[in-house]
Amino acid sequence: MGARAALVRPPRARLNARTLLSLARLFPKTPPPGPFRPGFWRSPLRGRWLTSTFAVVLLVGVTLVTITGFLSYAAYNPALGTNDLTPNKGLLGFYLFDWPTKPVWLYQVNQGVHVIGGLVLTPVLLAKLWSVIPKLFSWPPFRSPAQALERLSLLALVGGAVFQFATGFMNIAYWYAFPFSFYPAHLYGAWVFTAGFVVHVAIKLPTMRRALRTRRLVDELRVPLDRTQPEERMDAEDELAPVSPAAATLSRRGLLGLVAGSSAVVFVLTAGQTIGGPLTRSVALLAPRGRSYGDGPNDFQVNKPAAAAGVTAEMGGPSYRLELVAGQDGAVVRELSREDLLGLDQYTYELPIACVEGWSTTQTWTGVRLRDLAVLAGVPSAGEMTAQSLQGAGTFATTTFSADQVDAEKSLLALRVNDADLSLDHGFPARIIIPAGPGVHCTKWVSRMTFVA
Ligand SMILES: Nc1nc2c(c(=O)[nH]1)N[C@H]1C(S)=C(S)[C@@H](COP(=O)(O)O)O[C@H]1N2
Ligand SMILES: [Mo]
Repeated sequence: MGARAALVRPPRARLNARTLLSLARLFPKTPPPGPFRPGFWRSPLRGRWLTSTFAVVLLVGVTLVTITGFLSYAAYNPALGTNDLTPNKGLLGFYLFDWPTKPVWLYQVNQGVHVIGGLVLTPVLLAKLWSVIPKLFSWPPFRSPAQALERLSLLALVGGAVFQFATGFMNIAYWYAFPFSFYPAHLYGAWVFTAGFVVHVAIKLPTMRRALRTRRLVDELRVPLDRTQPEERMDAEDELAPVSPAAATLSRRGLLGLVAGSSAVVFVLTAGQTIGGPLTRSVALLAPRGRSYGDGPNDFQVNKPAAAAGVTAEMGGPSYRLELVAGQDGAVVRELSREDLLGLDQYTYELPIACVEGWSTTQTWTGVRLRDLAVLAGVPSAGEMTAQSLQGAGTFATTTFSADQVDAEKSLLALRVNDADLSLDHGFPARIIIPAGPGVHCTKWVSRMTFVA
């Protein structure tokens, strides 16, 4: 057996030696001066326990933000009509399902968790990135194929996270400074990030659990600055705890407090846009859609004003007719003026508009049920319905609704809001309001509805 092993081993050994040699030639043994030297990073707070503490928060929080993000895409019902903004998604759409129509606040909560969650986690993400900076300057950069693969997965993880958070912020701030469309970029970015995230969690979970056992959070919260000791290196591979720690200038509990406090402030400054109510809204200083709109019946957020959509008061004036179309071939079976619509059975429901950007607003809407319009169109066993806006072309000017959405008790073609006629900016003469769905599907200025059986 010894002889056989000796026969087999030499070629492998030579291969390893050669690989190591070429790696060594690429990277000299002594790291270049500066951040690549182990003594460069001196904060006594850095270490696996601190990183793992942030990691636990992110593990739970980022998972929630990721899941609600993918659900938000499902809420667009991309399988229907031209709803899909990423038609080339292929297998990545494997999980899609018919978005429900109950409870009415479903998308409001989903999107609140997604957007507010992403904002609130930002200080934690930054703190965690700070805590692992020494790893960015790990030397030599490549030690083994496994380590190289791990570093590659970090590219997807960190690159993906930064990209997702950045495009998310920019989207809710209407700052479209990037040369690509937000929706596909944010969706594909989510998949890149998720791949990196899953690999990272799988690799790091054991280390994280070991590191968390080295200290207890409750004890740590009692340690003041003058008793703050550096974290100890857990093993030879530990690149986080400092080799030559400096004296602490901030206690560990001070750092944790700073991060938790920052998240709390971000929450208070933004959550009002989703949660609503005068108190939370009045302090939502960072809510992109502002905080006060006046107290008239139509004084609530406007996503796209009529002028920006090219819709004029004249287009919604006396000549306005809603065309009901039966079947895909496009035969108009009914034309209804706004007076005709007001003559039909009216229903009133309190329903939120919940925008993908995280803000929402609950109002009292009055109008005609979509299912009644299906009957009028002569398609009572309604399947899908496509609504077209006076706006003409444009991404959100046409939306297709599922059979369940058309049939839902609370799905309205709203004519009035809070006992007043809709304002032009809120979709006069008629707009769609559906329960549980995304705001983007509450099509304003509806001019034509096509029902298919
Ligand atoms: N025709 C049309 N309808 C539209 C939009 C639009 O751009 N065009 N924006 C949608 C979006 S993204 C949202 S969140 C809601 C906002 O409704 P509001 O402006 O009445 O608050 O309207 C939806 N309806
Ligand atoms: Mo929206």
